[in-house]
Amino acid sequence: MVFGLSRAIRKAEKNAIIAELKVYSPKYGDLLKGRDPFEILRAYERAGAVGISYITDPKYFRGSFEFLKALCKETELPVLRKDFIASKGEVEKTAEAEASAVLLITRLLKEQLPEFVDFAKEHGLDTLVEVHSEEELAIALQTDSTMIGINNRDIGKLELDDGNVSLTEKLAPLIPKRYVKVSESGIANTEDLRRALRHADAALIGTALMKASNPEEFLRKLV
Ligand code: IGP
Repeated sequence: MVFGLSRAIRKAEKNAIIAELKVYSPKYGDLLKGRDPFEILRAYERAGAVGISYITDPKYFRGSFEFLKALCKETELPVLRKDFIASKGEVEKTAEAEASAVLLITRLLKEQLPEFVDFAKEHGLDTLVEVHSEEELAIALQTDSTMIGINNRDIGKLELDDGNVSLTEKLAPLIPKRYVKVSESGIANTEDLRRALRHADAALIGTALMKASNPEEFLRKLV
């Protein structure tokens, strides 16, 4: 699938929500609670998610690359791989797993960012470049990334903060239309979503969906 995620967002007729299959969070601990992750995947599909996000980092988020591969085989929806990617080998592996998109964190890659974006795109991946400040956004805007993600949480605090959609309200208006804009993290209810989508093309939601007693029903209300 070439640039599947950004295209799906641009084409979406309803609220474009990237649903994160988040098994663990440093703040809330276990989010899977004994459920079958593929059941949650089906719930996200049925409810009309535009794409699926999955964190492969084993250390802080208890994810695995093996599960990413299984996920990409199981779903027709575009899959975004989230991790703290710092080598091109990991970008290549993401493409081999048949993910649609890869997260690249500006704070981590700094001046290497444009090179990583080009490399990922050459491998057929959509790129979601993540920023958390105006300074980082200035770096992101020097790239040909297909998407820019505003992380409402501070990744340096490893999710111990709740995140605030006001960061999306501040940064999204500074992003030119050629980029797909995604508001990430800390979106907990319809009001947060409404604020995020006034400025962004899509919202990425993990914790609130995983904590809902019925993820399908909750996501349906947001889409
Ligand atoms: C999801 P939340 O608050 O809905 O669970 O957030 C997602 O944005 C978050 O998991 C995230 C993330 C990251 C995780 C955004 N950027 C980078 C790990 C690495």
